[in-house]
Amino acid sequence: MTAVFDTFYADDTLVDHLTKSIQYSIQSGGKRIRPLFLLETLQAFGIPISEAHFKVAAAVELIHTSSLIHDDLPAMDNDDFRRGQLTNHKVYGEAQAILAGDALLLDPYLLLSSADLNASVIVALVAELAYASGSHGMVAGQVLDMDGEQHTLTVDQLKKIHALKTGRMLTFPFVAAGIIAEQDDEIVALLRQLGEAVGQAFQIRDDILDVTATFEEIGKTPGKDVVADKSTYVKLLGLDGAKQALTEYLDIASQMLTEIEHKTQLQGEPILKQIERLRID
Ligand code: GRG
Repeated sequence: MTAVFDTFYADDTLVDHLTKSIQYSIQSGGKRIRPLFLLETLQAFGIPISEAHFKVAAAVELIHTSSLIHDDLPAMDNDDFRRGQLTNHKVYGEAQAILAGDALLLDPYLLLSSADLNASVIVALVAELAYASGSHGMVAGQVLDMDGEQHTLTVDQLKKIHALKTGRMLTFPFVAAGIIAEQDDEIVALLRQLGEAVGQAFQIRDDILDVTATFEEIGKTPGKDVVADKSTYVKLLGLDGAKQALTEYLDIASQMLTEIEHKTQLQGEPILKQIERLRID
């Protein structure tokens, strides 16, 4: 996937300081879990990975990176560190960081349109990615998340925020793999449910780590949710309750995977391993 980024941003007609600020964030050691879920799900369906699939994987990672750059801005979470290094705006300035985020939000569609896949598959992937990231997904979740900072939320309200803010972008890899693997609607719907459970688990895990992990472990300032008195599973249910909720969502994800295995040729062991790695005792 790194090769896709390097080729895409290698064009010497591009604006040098824009691509530098973009490269700074995309090559900063993110876990790449969204691309990983996509590529592993494709392989689990028996599909050999090609450059086109790396482009789809890169597309979701670029939008994810865009959201992190914008999330760290002073007008949002106002963070100085991300992935163990200074945030984009701390290095390149606020205006440049906004523009790097803007580019990373749009470049994926240029990448996707150049992927060697059937046109109908590309159209479906474009629709899914826009659905996951825009006013039907992550951006809406971020707005609700910010609104919620002034109030104590219910668990149901939190679930909705997690589903939009974090869940949609983690659902994309599974749904996209189903689309590329030409699975029928029933299986794509099951893949969507699998992604939704992973998304809920992922955000609960992130919130648990905010109170239990060190800067070195999470690459960003811990304890920010507590300082902001933000509604999280940890605040609403306590640490043990949050861990219990994490376990429940990971169990649901694992059951969904088994159901998909029973209904298709999918061999889900590597995906299950990734899911299991999200557990916290
Ligand atoms: C510009 C598309 C766009 C959106 C703007 C700021 C914003 C709206 C949304 C923020 C969404 C956000 C930060 C959600 C949190 C999701 C989350 C848990 C991120 C951490 O993901 P990891 O752990 O990060 O995969 P790494 O660093 O490993 O890539």
